[in-house]
Amino acid sequence: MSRSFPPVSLIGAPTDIGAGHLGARLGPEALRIAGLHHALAARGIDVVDRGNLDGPRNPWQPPTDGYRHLPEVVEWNRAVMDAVLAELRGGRMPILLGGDHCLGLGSITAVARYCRETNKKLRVLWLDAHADFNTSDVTPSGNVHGMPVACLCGLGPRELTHLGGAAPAIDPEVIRQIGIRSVDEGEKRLVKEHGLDVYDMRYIDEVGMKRAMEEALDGVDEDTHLHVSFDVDFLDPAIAPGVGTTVPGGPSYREAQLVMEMIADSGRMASLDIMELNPVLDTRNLTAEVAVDLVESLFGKSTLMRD
Ligand code: B3U
Ligand code: MN
Ligand code: MN
Repeated sequence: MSRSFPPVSLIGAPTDIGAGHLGARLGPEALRIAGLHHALAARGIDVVDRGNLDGPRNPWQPPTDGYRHLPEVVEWNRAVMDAVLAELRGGRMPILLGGDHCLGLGSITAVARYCRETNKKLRVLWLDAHADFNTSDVTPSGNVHGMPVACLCGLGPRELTHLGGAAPAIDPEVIRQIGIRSVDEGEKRLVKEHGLDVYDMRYIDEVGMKRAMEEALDGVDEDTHLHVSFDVDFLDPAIAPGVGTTVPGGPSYREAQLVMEMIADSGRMASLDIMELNPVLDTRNLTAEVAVDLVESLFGKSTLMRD
């Protein structure tokens, strides 16, 4: 292993404020118990655990004007944005331990700001069963974890779209969505209208994961900041039962490993979210262990030395 990685900071965001099930608030602890810190340190990486962010408790209310818990979602995302930006400015790679995926908004808003400050090109790999491109008009649930990509692209309430100042935080052109297999009816229309680059399971079945990933990583070069937003429900439920919204027909363990190894080979990953892990729904912390295993591959652990 000759590849070197920047120092890493783990940031826990223990909340399920944007989710439809309670329990993702325990995700950071489950990842720690599965040995994330040690797994990275054992690869020679300088890892610091910053502990958990603070934020409002989950009031578990029905939606108001199409959103559940919007003020609390805003507060949590602000905390995440500030923490992620501070790590990036300090020359460290933030790994956000979710927490539900509404926090991808704060994380990627910070990354986009940092890319503007440092003149880097941004590429976002969104690994997920869902497109997370709902708005208050089309959401079936009001859960904001189904909306962060839309918010990043400027669709949503001002408090979220303008989290980092100007909107949109990112151009849809920088996003590649991988593993998608559950998109709501109105959401489909929005995804098409905004030209999102979606590598759905149908496409992956047809061309194979290798080619899908080659295409998703095409154009990533030394000037690119590659952000990986890993919703654990990306994985097939057979290997990852510990998430609130399992969708059958996801990537197998082998396919997921290939995704992570190809990202590692690009050498450009500079920030990471590990989201939606729900230990309450898990079997003996198995899903957290699979996630840690995959993160090791993201950091260059492969069966044989190839470099
Ligand atoms: N699209 C659905 C379900 C969903 C989205 N993201 C997750 N679930 N994790 C919704 O409620 O927006
Ligand atoms: Mn998601
Ligand atoms: Mn999902």
